[in-house]
Amino acid sequence: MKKRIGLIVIAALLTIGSFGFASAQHEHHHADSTPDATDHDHMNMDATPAANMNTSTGAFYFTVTNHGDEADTLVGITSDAAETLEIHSVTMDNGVMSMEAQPDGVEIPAGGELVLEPSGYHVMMVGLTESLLDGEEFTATLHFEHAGDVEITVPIYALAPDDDAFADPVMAGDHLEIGKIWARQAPKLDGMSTPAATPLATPE
Ligand SMILES: [Cu+2]
Repeated sequence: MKKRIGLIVIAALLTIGSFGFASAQHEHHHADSTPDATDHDHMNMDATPAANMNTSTGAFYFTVTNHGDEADTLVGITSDAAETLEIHSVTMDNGVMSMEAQPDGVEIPAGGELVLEPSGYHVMMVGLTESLLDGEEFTATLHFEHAGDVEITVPIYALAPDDDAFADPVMAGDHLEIGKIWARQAPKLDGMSTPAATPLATPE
């Protein structure tokens, strides 16, 4: 993982207090407000068969704008930053948010836009291979049915960045524009009992 800034150790120290279980997970896993409980208690496990009690998870987001006159489909994502990456949708049922994997991908209509954002579509990272730390970044490859593959750089933030903080959009093929790329910071957990074991141990 490349360092985006040189003061990452200091940044990690300053943000260590936020590395609880709660910050590692999606807000939408909460069915209610229980800051001291792990979000796993509230996860819809049926919707995320790959996730389990001993697996760390993260999420990242971006938008895809289709400037072409043909629909395309985001069919998958790969990255060394996690063992499994899934496209998830979020649905609301009786006041409870749950996530659902989209194994067939998600369409971007001609002239339309696909928005991945907190509490909406997102890329679920299951089994982080290293902690996602504010100020660092990782790479991922998006696979589109027609536009093919495109590698993106995903900067990691503790909080959703302002619109003017995003890098310039990346093109996939001639018509797809990918922008507003970012990941939430999340610690790699080796087990439920070691939430703070890895955030400071980031060689490279
Ligand atoms: Cu998810």
